[in-house]
Amino acid sequence: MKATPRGLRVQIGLFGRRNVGKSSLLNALAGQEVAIVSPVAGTTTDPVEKAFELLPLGPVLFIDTAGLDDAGTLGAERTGRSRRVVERTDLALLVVTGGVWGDLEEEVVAGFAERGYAGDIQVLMAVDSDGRTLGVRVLKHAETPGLGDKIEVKKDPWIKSFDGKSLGDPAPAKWGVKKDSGIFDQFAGATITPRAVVKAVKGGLEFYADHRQEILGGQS
Ligand SMILES: Nc1nc2c(ncn2[C@@H]2O[C@H](COP(=O)(O)OP(=O)(O)OP(=O)(O)O)[C@@H](O)[C@H]2O)c(=O)[nH]1
Ligand SMILES: [Mg+2]
Repeated sequence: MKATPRGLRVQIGLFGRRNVGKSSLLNALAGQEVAIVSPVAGTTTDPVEKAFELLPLGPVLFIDTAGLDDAGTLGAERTGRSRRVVERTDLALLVVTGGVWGDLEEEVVAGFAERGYAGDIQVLMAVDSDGRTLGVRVLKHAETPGLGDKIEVKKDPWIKSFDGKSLGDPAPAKWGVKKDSGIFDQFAGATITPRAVVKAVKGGLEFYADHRQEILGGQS
């Protein structure tokens, strides 16, 4: 696995405010002390990279970053570097704590959305420690304006229907659009897009459930 070329690894960036546990999450997923963890806000200053195999995904390259709320002159340089990592990763893990979802978090989402992304990544989601969805945003889609683009929060509040949902709520069989006997609305003439989003969100919750122990470690 060490021989996997960097370019073939899925690059996953860890973003969030200072002290939210980004480095702890990297260490937990890697199963080793890759990044320094401390209660002092601003511990990670430069991006820290770690290549390993994360099943079932395969070879990945994680990039831990400095908190996006770092202040002062050096702080601006650090957050600038974190933002540049946003530009080159395939996937973002946005770590939030205490349900805090503000401008900084929206900025990470917008950073991804503005890239003219060529890959498969379509949604970004935040999950609380109990496996409940805090928020979902669509980053990229190619649906017809006026139909499928209702998955964008600025066009329609539909995407907020995932807020507070978990794998048990609704029951697994109900994790679908209404046409498929699920609970989520679909849009007339554009079922494929909401269906894909429901599937992606459910997949994200399953990822969290599968890795919950590594993610939370001994802490909660
Ligand atoms: N209670 C609790 N504490 C945590 C958790 N994850 C991390 N911590 C603690 O939070 C503090 C910050 O953790 P880090 O992993 O260094 O956070 P970070 O986001 O990398 O911080 P910066 O590098 O400063 O931006 C440490 O004291 C950790 O032990 C968690 O899930 N629960
Ligand atoms: Mg850190």
